[in-house]
Amino acid sequence: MKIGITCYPTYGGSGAVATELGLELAERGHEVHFISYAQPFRLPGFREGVYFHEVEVNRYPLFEFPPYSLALAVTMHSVARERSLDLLHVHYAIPHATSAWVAREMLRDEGKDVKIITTLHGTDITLVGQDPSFRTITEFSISHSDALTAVSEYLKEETEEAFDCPGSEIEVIPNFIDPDTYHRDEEGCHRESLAPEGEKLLFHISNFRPVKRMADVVRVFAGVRSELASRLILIGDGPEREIARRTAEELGVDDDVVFLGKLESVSELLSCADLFLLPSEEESFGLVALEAHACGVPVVGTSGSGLSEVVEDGVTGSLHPVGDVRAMSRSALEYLTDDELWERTSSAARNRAVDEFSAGRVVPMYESFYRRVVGADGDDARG
Ligand code: GMT
Repeated sequence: MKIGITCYPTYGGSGAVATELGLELAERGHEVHFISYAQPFRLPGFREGVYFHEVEVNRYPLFEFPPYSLALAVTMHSVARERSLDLLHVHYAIPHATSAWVAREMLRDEGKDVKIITTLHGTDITLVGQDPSFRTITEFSISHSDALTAVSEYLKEETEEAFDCPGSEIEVIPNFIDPDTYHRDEEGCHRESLAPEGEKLLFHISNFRPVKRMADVVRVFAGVRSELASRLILIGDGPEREIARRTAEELGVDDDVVFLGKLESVSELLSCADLFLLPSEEESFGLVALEAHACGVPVVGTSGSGLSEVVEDGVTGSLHPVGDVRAMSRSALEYLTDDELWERTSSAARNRAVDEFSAGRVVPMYESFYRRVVGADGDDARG
């Protein structure tokens, strides 16, 4: 098939999933066209069957807010027409599903068609999409997609509750990892420099937005640090960096909190992690927890959202109510002081990641979904 993929190209789970999916699809013989304002961060130089189309946004002085959504629709329309795309698969509804709808309307005017699949990732539904400034256009755009997928049952339910999309059946297709890229390899993981005194290493990786509760990340760590020599490794960056830094200072653990900033690849470093902390307000899925699991890292995080579909509570990690910092510190200490428990949890985490969420299992779900949306003969005729 010929597939257009649109995602946010910057650091973030939805862009990572969209890019890995495109690369996997190309490996399986599909032609993949990424359409975005910049090259997705996980897209390498050249791959056979993979093309990148940059959306150019005119910075005319009249535009205080350059209309990216329109420029994206124009590029989607021209790529779909020139490359005879079978479908546009957009990741994160806002504004991608809307731009895709505009592009499809333009094509229909010319007697052509392209199918739109929208994958819902998280705050496009749970937060941003419900803001009064976006709510009606989100509902319109998702209900006018030809098909919808959500990355978890939790997100599917949230969507059905928050939006009125009659006739739009949402298919749950979970996020995935490549088990060969994400695996435990302690040789190359720089443990000596991260833990020079043999400390235990707790990791957190995110875009430091309020939903990640950065202060709780540091508080959970401080609870551990008061009883065990340990360090907190923070990867990523965002609006709550300062809150994390200040909390660490206030709790007197700042010497043991290491800010590594944004990194393109985290697979090697994750092999050093003894534990991963994800105390988010909510996660529609928690891709980073899955990446940690694939590297044999137990996760301590929050219950009540999609993270429960990734972390098997009591088996591959431990989940607690949002804000229950004490309980999370206690669980963390249990894993870090009981070698037998850690070993058992680590191998259960790896097994769960490989058995349930490997690319080899999940990517074919997308392929068969595509075939259903495009129609079986669409696949044979143009594939
Ligand atoms: O939804 C967002 O705010 C951003 C998005 C992203 O691009 O990272 O995160 C969501 O999508 C990821 C990939 O499907 C999920 O793993 C994250 O759980 C989800 N974030 C939230 O639900 C807060």
